[in-house]
Amino acid sequence: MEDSRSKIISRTRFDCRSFQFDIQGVKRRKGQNITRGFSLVEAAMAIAIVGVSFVALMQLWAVCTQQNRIASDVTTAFMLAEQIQELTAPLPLNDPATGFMGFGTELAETIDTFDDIDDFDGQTFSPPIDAARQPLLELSAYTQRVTVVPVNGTDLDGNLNGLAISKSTYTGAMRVTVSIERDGREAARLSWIRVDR
Ligand SMILES: [Ca+2]
Ligand SMILES: [Ca+2]
Repeated sequence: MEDSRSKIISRTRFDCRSFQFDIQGVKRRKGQNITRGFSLVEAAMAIAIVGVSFVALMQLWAVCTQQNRIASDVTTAFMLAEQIQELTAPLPLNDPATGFMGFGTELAETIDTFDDIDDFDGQTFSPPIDAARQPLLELSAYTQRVTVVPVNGTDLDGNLNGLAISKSTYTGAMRVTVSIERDGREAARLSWIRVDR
């Protein structure tokens, strides 16, 4: 039953003199003034503010998504570098059969039979491998690049360019470096020193 003291007023009004456009649907009591609607300028400003805020939020979302992807890539890249570190940890500096004959693989050796540290010098694994030497096909976007250089036991930070000490020189210590690339760009690099036991 309709309240005798009030009634619903719904109307659309365009006032040419004030350039005011409003849509109202308000319950008005007797003798109560009609609530003023939004002006065209106010509505336009509100739309503009919402639009700017939406664009800013989309930009923030894009930046956050990119940062999350980069962080995930770096985490995965270091995990892959650690797989090589774990794989080579039990290996000696010299080949068990031939001793030190210079850097690199010995005759007929493959990834399945690499048995000393410098066998990994110059090796590239794509798809990358895990610590059990198995390919990680689901991470085929990544590549492991391994370099091994001799270092002096008294200067473990030396020979950074790999040219200061000839690879034909046995020093009793080696630096292993693993560079992890994703889609051709380096995502992480990990180096460590191995000394003769
Ligand atoms: Ca070997
Ligand atoms: Ca070797």
